Amino acid sequence: MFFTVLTIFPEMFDPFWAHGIIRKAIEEKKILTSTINIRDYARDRHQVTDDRPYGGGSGMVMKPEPLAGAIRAAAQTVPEAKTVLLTPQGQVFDQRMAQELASWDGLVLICGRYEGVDERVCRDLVDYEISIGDYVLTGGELAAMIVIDAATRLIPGVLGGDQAAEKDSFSDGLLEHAHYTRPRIFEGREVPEVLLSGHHQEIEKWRLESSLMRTLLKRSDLLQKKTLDRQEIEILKKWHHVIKSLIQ
Ligand code: 6GU
Repeated sequence: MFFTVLTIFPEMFDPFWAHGIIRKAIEEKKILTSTINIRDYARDRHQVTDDRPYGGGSGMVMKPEPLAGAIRAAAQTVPEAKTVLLTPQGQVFDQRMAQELASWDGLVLICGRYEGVDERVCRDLVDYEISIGDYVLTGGELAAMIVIDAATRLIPGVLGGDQAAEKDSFSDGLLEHAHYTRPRIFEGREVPEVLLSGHHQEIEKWRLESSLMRTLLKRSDLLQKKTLDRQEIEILKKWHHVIKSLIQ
């Protein structure tokens, strides 16, 4: 996967490329990354990338020419890449989108700044618009990092065998189960006995219960959307039974 980021702040990405799983993915050539400074494609002497909006009003707009120049330069390196504009007006990013993007060959991520991007660039040179949630950032850079991070960890071979992405929260419509590590007793609180038992089937059952319980308590909206299997229904029925006996 080839990620090209178009931004007026390329330095923001230096620490991002340099740490953790992203760094390892680059070193192992699972992903290729490059940042293009949109300012380099501004023609005027002061390399201006924004201008006042036609029709008046507050805020500035990203000028079309530098952005178009940067997008075309990116397309020359990876012609099959899709272009994505990070904007609060885009489709809201989720795990399903991350999975989709992880299967693509190349992605050009355009980080908007100021009040917005000239509409002609959005219309003619952008394939998709992505938002990371219903709130407004000062620019698309943090959103681009989030999209790259979430997609990269789903590329085969990026995560080690012991950190498999299949068990992620959301990948099966449930939040992940609770986790514990040593010490066995921390500030008087013990690790659930079953996790020490070595009984794999019982541990898996406990983890499914933990997943279901956490999803019900923290994100019942996810349970509403999910198709439950037989085992999950049995667990919920058991709780239903317990709760009924409590209130009768
Ligand atoms: Cl992608 N960009 C900006 N500027 N704000 C956002 C966003 C993106 N997603 C949510 N808010």
